[in-house]
Formats: sequence, C-alpha cells, structure tokens
Amino acid sequence: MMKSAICTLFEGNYHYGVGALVNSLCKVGFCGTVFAGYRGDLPPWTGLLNPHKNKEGHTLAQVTESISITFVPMTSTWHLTNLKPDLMLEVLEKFSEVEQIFYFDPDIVCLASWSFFEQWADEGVAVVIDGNFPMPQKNPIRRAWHRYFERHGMKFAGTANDYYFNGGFLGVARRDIGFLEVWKKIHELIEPEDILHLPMGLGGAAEYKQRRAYPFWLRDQDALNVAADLEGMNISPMGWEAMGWKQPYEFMLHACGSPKPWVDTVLREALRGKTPEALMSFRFMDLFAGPIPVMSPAEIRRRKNHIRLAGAIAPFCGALQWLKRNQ
Ligand SMILES: [Mn+2]
Repeated sequence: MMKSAICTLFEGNYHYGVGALVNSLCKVGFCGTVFAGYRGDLPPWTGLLNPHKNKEGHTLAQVTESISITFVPMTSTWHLTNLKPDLMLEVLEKFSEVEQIFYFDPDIVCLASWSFFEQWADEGVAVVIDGNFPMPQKNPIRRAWHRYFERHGMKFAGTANDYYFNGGFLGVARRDIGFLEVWKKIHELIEPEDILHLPMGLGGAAEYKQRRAYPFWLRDQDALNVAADLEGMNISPMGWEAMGWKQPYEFMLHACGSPKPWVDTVLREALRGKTPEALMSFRFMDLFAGPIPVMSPAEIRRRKNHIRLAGAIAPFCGALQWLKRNQ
C-alpha cells in the first residue's frame, strides 16, 4: 500500500481554502496527514477538531478517523509561495514511510479519486499546464533562464517541450526527490535578485522586475518550470482540464483568480458587469460545509444567494456600463 502525504501553505483568510481542500480530500478517499505550513494565526475552526500539540510543539488536528492536519509554522522571511519545496522535502526527510508527496495551493479542491493522483505521480512528477502555455524552447524568457542557470552548471534537455506549468499543484514520488532538491536550489540561485520575500507581482522591487519580461517575475512557478526542463527530469503533465479551467471538471478546481471564493464581493462586482464563476463558487461553497465546518449552513446559503443574484444582474449591469462607455 502506497503512502502519500499532502502539503499546503496559507496565511490570513486562505484558511477557508485549506478547510475546503481538506474537506475535498475526505470526499475523494485520501487517508493520511495534511501538512499545512502557515504564518500568523491558526484557522478559527481548529478549535472544533480537538487540537493537541505533538512533541515538536506543532498543533495537530484530527478531521476524520483517516485524515489529520499538522500545522507547521514557517519561520523563513520568504513569501510562503517560495517555500513549497522546503516543506515537501522536510516531510519526506522526517517521514520515511511517505512514498509520495503532493502540494496543493489553498485555492484548490480535489475532485478525482485519490488513487488517480497516486497513479499520476507514479508516472513522473505530476504537473498541470498553465494558462501561459505555450512557451517554446526558443521563447526569450525561457532562453533567459537557460543562460542564467547554465552559468551555474545546469544542463537543459528540453524536457518540458513548449509547456509552461502552473505552480499551484504538484505530486512527487520519493524516486523523483531530485526534482524538489533542484527546485529549492533554483530558488537559492535567484535569491540574489532580492525578490523572494516580496508579494505576488513583486511590488517593492525595481520597476523592470514588476513585469513579465523579467525572467523571474513569477518566482516559484518560473523556478518550477526551470526545474522541469532540466536533463534527467521525468514529468507527467496534464492539460487545463486538470485545474478545472475547461471541461471535463473531474480532477481539481483551482480558483486562481481574484477574488477568492471565500471573499463575499460578488454583488459589488456584478454592479460592474462581472458575472461570477458559478461552477467554482458553488463547488467551493458545498465544500465549506464539512467535515470541517468552515462556514455555517446559514452563511453558505446566504453566499449562494449572493452568487445567484450576482449572476442574474451582471449582464444587465454590464449592458448599462457599455452604454455609459459608448455615449
Ligand atoms: Mn492558486
């Protein structure tokens, strides 16, 4: 029996997403531990799960008989998104019985049965193609990566073809641990760029770094793509359907845009003509219910009504906005 473990990273109101992710894992048949790296406060719902401390002082919460969460405080000053390989490697090093390690962003929920994910990571490093696909080998940004990392002795083999992968999910078998080590190494090699502690979009960095033309604009995701293109890497890619960005919606749903499904601003946006993403929103709402009661049933009903109303008025508000713009 293969044993897998899961990692996620969160702070602030992303705890809603962690709750939905764990609830989805309960539904698809995952058994084991979710290692939730965090900064700041523990989720308010932790208290409902009889939490206790382990010998390292980490808080442990039992969700069901087969799923528990270990909350791991992250001490690095880097932005949490850059700590994915660190947390995954830490779990593999500490728990020799773990054969596969997965990372999910806290804005992702799982839909496919857990055995599907285990088979996937068994094929190679499980990754999903991003919206920025394609990125051919001679793409100038990819070529800038080649030049930068070849100076550090890395050898590119075009393993990633013209794919560009999303950094929100990956699954790695212990056999492919070298992928995580090199991903971490790539982070260390771009640390002199002084961007790893900055928020998404690199606000606070030099102006030219706050644009896609800058080769490390998306940091951990760019670093992941550098790793995937190196000689000897074994990757197993899936297309957009795996993130729920096109049909069939049967693998994961990744609410990568903003606002996140737990932020109740759909009505305000509908007034500006934006139609809510009904499929994502309703699925997340259902997953807020349990086993972890991330939101009360009354709150979920209220939010669903906001989504319905927003969906109904958005086309009309959009038409008014259009008329106003084209007077
Ligand atoms: Mn995400």
